[in-house]
Amino acid sequence: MTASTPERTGKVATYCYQCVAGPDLLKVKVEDGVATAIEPNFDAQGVHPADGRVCVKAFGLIQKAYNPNRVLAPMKRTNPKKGKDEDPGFVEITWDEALDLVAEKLTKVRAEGLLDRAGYPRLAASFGGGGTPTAYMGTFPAFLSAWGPVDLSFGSGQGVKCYHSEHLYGELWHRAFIVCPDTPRTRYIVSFGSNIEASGGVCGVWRHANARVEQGVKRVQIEPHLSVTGGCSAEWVPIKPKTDAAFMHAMIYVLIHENDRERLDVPFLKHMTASGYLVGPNGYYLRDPDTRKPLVWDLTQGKAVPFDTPGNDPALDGRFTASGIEVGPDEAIFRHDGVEVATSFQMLLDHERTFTPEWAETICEVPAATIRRVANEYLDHAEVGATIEIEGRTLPFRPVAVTLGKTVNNGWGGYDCCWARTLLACLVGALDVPGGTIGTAVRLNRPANDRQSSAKPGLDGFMDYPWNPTDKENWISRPQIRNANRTLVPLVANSAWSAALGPTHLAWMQQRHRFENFPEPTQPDVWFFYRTNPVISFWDTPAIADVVAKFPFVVAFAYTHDETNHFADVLLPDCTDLESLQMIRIGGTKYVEQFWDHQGFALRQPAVPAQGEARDFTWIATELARRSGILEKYNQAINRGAAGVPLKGPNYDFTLDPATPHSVETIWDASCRAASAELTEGEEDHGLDWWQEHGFRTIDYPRLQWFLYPHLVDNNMRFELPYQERIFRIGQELGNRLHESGIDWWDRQLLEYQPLPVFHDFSALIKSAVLSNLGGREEDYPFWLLTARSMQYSWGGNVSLQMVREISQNIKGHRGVIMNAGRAAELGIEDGDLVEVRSPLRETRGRVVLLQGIRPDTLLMIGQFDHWITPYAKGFEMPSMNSLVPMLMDLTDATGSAADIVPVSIKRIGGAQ
Ligand SMILES: Nc1nc2c(c(=O)[nH]1)N[C@H]1C(S)=C(S)[C@@H](COP(=O)(O)OP(=O)(O)OC[C@H]3O[C@@H](n4cnc5c(=O)[nH]c(N)nc54)[C@H](O)[C@@H]3O)O[C@H]1N2
Ligand SMILES: Nc1nc2c(c(=O)[nH]1)N[C@H]1C(S)=C(S)[C@@H](COP(=O)(O)OP(=O)(O)OC[C@H]3O[C@@H](n4cnc5c(=O)[nH]c(N)nc54)[C@H](O)[C@@H]3O)O[C@H]1N2
Ligand code: SF4
Ligand SMILES: [Mo]
Repeated sequence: MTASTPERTGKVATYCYQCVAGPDLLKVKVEDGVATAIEPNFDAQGVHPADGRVCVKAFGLIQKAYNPNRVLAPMKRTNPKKGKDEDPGFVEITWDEALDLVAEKLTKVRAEGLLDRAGYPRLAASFGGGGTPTAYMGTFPAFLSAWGPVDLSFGSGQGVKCYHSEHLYGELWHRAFIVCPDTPRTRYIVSFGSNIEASGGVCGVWRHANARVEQGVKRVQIEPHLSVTGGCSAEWVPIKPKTDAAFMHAMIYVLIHENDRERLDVPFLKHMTASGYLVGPNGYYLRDPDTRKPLVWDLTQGKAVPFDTPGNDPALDGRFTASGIEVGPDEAIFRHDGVEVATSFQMLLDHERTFTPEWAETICEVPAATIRRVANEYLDHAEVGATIEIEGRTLPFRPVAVTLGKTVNNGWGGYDCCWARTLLACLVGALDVPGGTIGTAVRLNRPANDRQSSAKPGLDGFMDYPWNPTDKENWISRPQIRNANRTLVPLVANSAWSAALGPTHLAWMQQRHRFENFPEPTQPDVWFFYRTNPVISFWDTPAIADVVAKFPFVVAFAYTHDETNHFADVLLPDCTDLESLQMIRIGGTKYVEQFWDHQGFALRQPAVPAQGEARDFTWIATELARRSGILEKYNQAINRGAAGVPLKGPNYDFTLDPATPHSVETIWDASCRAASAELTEGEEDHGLDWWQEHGFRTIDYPRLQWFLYPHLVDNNMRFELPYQERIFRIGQELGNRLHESGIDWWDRQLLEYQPLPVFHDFSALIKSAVLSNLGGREEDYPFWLLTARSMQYSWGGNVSLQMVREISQNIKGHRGVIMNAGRAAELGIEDGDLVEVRSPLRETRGRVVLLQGIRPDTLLMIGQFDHWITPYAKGFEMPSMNSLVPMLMDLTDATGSAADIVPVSIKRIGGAQ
């Protein structure tokens, strides 16, 4: 019996990482080689944040393995014509034929050069939902690393539709790719559309349930429709879509203009933020001419001094007369001799002066009294001045947090909301301290497995940040990949994640029309994709289908037939979750609610034999590397740790001979040994057998590491808030570069580079952008169409499972278009009626689900359905918003994202079934 062909009876420990809220640990019950049940892994009690439990989706894994509709042999297309209505004519071929077919293309690409005439990689690849495919694709990352430049430009919505602004600004301000309340300690959560009870996975549900029981946390859910999260919150506030920034500005107003300054965390503002930094007349910090250090107004000496002058007491409010220089864009220097300057905090006070709750009410349609009360409750719960001891260190204790859902923090308004959220934490000293709003992981900064050490001292007392260059000499004028991420978005940095976090819709858009004064939008010669279905998940899905249909050579790792692999040339069936081997890191702090007191590794292993001809991804990657002539580099990449575990450390070496191909078991056995050694400083070298029996192994992870605050204190760093001097300067420089190149189609995005976000009615802005681009009158589209998560579904990844469907049918909203019952009555629409929902782009149809818990001006379609190929799901008749949402430059924000929202109309076209 080898690891990849088990015929066992018993329980097999493995992990689930079907959604970003994982990974979680589980056991598979196996009888005579057949998986019969999924169970929690209670060996992880006290180790895993939900004590070894899994969510409902994990229970679908059995049906996933035995899904009768799987693609179970390699296939090639026989119909050269590609189109939605063209039968691809897939025929089964052998693995040898399939791999040779792909390798032949790859070899040709290598011979012609890795980059094409436009400078873009000839090989492109796309992976789906939030990076989770990495936990299933074995050593394929080592293949990509060995290959050289690969274009990860073409997205499926992960990134641009996701927690996008939060990923970028969060990493800038507090190394927070995503944020989370310190759930086990917090007492008050203001959630703007963070649907944590559906999207937070098993750890989210478990930790929030405990927080309600154990510390009586009050959660206020602010969102246009009553999600399951709203349903189990203390309060639901039905806000008008995309007006959250107004609500948050008003909260800031209440805190800074309606409450005594002493109720805020003044020492935190003075010493842990840039509130005291003086701002000159051009909007840049006033600096010491010699050291270029920003100046503060020292109240003890009554003069301007560099911010880090020992013992200084910076003024928070006020205007002063001082001298120094401002450093503007492209090294422009403004010299001042006795000029009026204001503290950054004073700039904030002035900026927020008009944002009263009464003003916000006119924008977001929430009563001023509610906004004021929520702001004051937030302040009341903040316990400014309180401390708590964590592992022997006394830290501030601020049990209040603000969280944002995906539609709030991407597209227009994303900057404002992320800024306001982070600032609301700063005002009461609740940023990255116990009880407060804390960051989880880093993806753009390095090293990726340690937030603390990724926060290195940079200029001006802030953390350093890996901006993409905007100076004349170094600006990347020719995009390196088709979504032009590093050219257009300085904030997207340059890590392995930066391509997927670029403006991925620009890659698709450019395939349809060329952007002025930009490189020729060539097609990739070869496109690989895995665990993603952009023809369902992205915006304007029929347009995506058209683009994919024209790609010259498409290789799909295929589970079932689906809407994207319908256009593929070759289908490669990979072993799924319960059939293959892989080791990943677990623990530490990670995605939404994964906060562990442990860290280590977990093994995924075959609980059942591979079905049909499906092959372990690691085997496929090795074969592709071998056949395309990059085996040696591939093995070296594995040795370096590209597949998850570096095989060599200070006191151990399990590296593989780079010259020969290795079996799947050999590769993961070496990974197991290296993981054991890494965790024990070389003491242990347990191999695959040990890990197959135990499933995971961890060591302690210090809880102090959950919080960035102590690390900043120890290293004399502070948070870069409230004033965004760097963003302002970088925006000016980027504008200079683009205009020098004759590019003016990014001008709207440039306007967002403001030191303090300039308020717009984003709801109105989005509507006018759609109407002005596509035509139509405002009064014809009186509804907002939104989307939301479902706990049962991981995107469209498990739509083909009957069990998942069955459970979801017991949850409101999974039958069609959610609409307000009162509004429906006015329009003569009844529950179950067939309706047409139309945006200026297109129309779709579905059945109406009437609820009280949604605003009268809002419609909502859960998840991403609308399948027309995926077996089983194609029979759901569930509409999706994706065919109705255009990809538009005018909807794209400065970070390159846009939001899942579109103005629509609704019309009854038939009665209930
Ligand atoms: N309407 C709407 N659209 C959305 C969103 C929304 O909320 N509403 N959310 C957006 C966001 S935030 C994201 S991150 C994206 C995510 O969207 P995607 O990245 O496209 O992810 P999935 O929908 O999970 O991709 C599913 C595909 O993976 C295949 N698959 C599943 N398991 C396996 C396997 O084991 N092997 C192989 N080879 N394939 C497998 C499935 O068959 C399916 O075709 O969606 C975006 N789109
Ligand atoms: N079970 C499960 N969990 C998942 C995923 C999954 O597919 N399934 N996907 C993961 C991924 S990739 C992501 S990006 C996250 C997304 O996680 P969330 O952002 O928490 O999830 P959604 O349900 O998509 O968020 C939609 C909520 O925002 C509200 N909303 C929409 N527009 C607005 C608005 O303008 N203002 C306000 N205040 N609220 C608004 C909707 O009413 C809805 O309740 O979930 C992750 N977790
Ligand atoms: S939350 Fe559920 S689907 Fe997501 S990784 Fe955990 S068990 Fe799997
Ligand atoms: Mo996402």
